Amino acid sequence: MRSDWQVGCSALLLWVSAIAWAGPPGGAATAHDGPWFNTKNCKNLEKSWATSSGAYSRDDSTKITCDLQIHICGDVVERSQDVDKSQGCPASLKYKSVPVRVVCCDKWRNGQTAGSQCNGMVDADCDGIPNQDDDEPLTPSQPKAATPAH
Ligand SMILES: [Ca+2]
Repeated sequence: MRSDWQVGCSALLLWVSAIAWAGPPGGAATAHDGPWFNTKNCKNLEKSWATSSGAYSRDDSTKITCDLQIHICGDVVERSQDVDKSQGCPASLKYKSVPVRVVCCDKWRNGQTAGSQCNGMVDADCDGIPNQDDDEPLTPSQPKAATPAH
């Protein structure tokens, strides 16, 4: 079930807007994860959270702009995509698809400094897939190093 509501503005119909404080399991750091998900010896910890929305465009009534915002340590990682109205927003752009992760904000900030090998604002899980193109921006999709053979 989806609860719908209309904004008074005729140009825009906003039908999904939510805040996720809890999400699917999968919050543990993995071997090929962003360094900010390693919380060992970190004092500045925060949980990530996400919002999502979709809006009809005044210019093209057949399209919806789907927007996902992931809030990490005061920053916002944003993904958006225009889709056909009949399809609705894909699951990958809904807040429920984004796991809540515990983030070391000091390491998150360090990633944005010059010389860092991975900037979370560009690639939040450091899997080499930029956030805009990553359907799972907080879950590494590809290992950075080859897995040893058995
Ligand atoms: Ca990525």
